[in-house]
Amino acid sequence: MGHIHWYPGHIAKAERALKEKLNLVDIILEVLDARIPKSSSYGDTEKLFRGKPRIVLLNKCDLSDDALNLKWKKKIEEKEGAVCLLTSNGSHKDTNLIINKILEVSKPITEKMTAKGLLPRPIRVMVAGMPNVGKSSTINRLIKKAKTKTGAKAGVTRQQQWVRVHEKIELLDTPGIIPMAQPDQETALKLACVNSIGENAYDNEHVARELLRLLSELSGGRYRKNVCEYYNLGPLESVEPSEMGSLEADCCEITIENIALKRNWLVKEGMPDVTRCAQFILSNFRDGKIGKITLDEYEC
Ligand SMILES: Nc1nc2c(ncn2[C@@H]2O[C@H](COP(=O)(O)OP(=O)(O)O)[C@@H](O)[C@H]2O)c(=O)[nH]1
Ligand SMILES: [Mg+2]
Repeated sequence: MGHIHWYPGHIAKAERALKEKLNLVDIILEVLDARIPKSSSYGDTEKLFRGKPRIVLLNKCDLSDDALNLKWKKKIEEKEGAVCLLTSNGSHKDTNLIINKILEVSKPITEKMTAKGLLPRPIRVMVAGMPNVGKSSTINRLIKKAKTKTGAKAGVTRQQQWVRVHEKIELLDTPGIIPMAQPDQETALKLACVNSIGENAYDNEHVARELLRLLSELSGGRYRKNVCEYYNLGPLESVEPSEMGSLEADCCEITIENIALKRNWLVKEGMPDVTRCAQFILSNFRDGKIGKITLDEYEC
């Protein structure tokens, strides 16, 4: 009941589709969910992309922890040797940043073409990533920006696979989908928390309970305050302060039941409406209402 079921689907087929696209491009824009930089990453990305130049976008950074965003960005740049940008849906500034980075990263490729006596052609780029990380939003923003700048020209854009997003850059208008291999339960749980796996693979109550556990434990209890404040949970009344551990002493007991009781959501006298509250907590987290939170613990 508690487990998150995994339906691997057609992983091999998805990998083949990704490889076909990979043959067409010079540079990969790899989109990760900044709330789970590790859990939304393929692992051996270098091998998957056959060492092609990569720009990593830590997307949805409007929802993730600012301090950890910078640490993860630094780590990706240092350990993986890839350029990394923090991006979010709403920001037009990001689109310029992405374009400029593509131009920067593509310089050696263009120079190589010139050295071979070839006429430099536009750099070809593909957006890639796991489901729900923001691939389509990223593609749409890049295309929209190009259109508003150059004016939509009939027959040039939408129907084709390639969209000119800059005089020197062509973007594949469908993303490369990186299949999720069977993750361990902790990774699957985090993917469920950020809504990246289908709802019928898990039980809301289980995921909400585990989310609250994570929020209580992560980074030495860094997010406990967010949860207690957002749900207006006071210190526990039923337990003497002396009975509580030192971590709990300054805070409340974070459970679905306590949150439901606080809101007076009951199924009957004194019985908290756990089902309704679990859904509520998951929505709140996904909408960033509890705070800017990163679920992958930062490791050096
Ligand atoms: N808050 C926030 N939501 C985003 C961001 N990027 C995408 N989303 C939302 O995340 C969901 C998945 O985005 P989509 O681009 O369809 O992801 P894809 O499956 O990778 O193509 C949509 O509801 C988007 O509106 C972002 O930077 N911030
Ligand atoms: Mg999409």
